[in-house]
Amino acid sequence: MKLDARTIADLAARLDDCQREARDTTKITDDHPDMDWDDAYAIQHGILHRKLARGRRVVGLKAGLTSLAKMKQMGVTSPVFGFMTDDYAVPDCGEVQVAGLIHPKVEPEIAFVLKSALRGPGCHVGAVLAATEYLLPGIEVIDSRYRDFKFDLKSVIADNTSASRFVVGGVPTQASGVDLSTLGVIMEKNGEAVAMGVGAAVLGNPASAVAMLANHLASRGEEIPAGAIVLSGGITEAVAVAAGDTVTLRVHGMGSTSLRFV
Ligand code: OOG
Ligand code: MG
Repeated sequence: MKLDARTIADLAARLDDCQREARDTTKITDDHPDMDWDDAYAIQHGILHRKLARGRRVVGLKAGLTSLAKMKQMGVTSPVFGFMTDDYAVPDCGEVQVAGLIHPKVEPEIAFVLKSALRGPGCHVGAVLAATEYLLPGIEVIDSRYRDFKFDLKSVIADNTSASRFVVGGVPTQASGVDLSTLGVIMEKNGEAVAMGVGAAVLGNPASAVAMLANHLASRGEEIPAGAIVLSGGITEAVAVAAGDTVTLRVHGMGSTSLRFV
């Protein structure tokens, strides 16, 4: 690690405050170009601690930048991992207040709900499918705390991978009945299809992203707990939204989920 504990705590406070006050900030690597990957995850962990201290609960985990479309859009080359607390969860067909966000975008994702914990190293697609209670369509609302949504990998990891809201809904579906690679998704904004793709866009199979997350956590002595909701990453580019927009995600054979921005 290159940063001291005080700096890590200050950077976590800066990003957490930006999220709470819905204002942006400059990339933290601008001020700390030498920070390393451990520093980045330590800052993310600092944000988590602040939220837990305020009484929040972790309800899920996420993998991001797991599709080529997303990596190209953001100009980065490898996946990142973050957490989601209870206040990020939007009920199906629920509302998101844009006043509480900076510059939200939506992403079509496949959500995995686990019946048993997943621990790496060596976690693989088969283990993920065996540990999955069911799959659901999920829309992630990302909201980078960085100015103009521009960042590098270390900055976005520190910023808890832009996590801000998510919704899951539709039909809880057994993984055994689904070919995750050919699974088709359509995301609509105000009734118009704005993004379409198939599961294979995410590392060949979205379950791979969940396995990568378990292996990443293992390197920190952690696991994905039973009961967690895991978002496997945007299948397509993220789409900007504004007050008045309704977004719906339809996944083949799994129904749909939606949310409204007000
Ligand atoms: C980082 C988070 C990306 C995904 O699904 O790819 C992400 C970002 O693009 O702001 O959640
Ligand atoms: Mg995402």
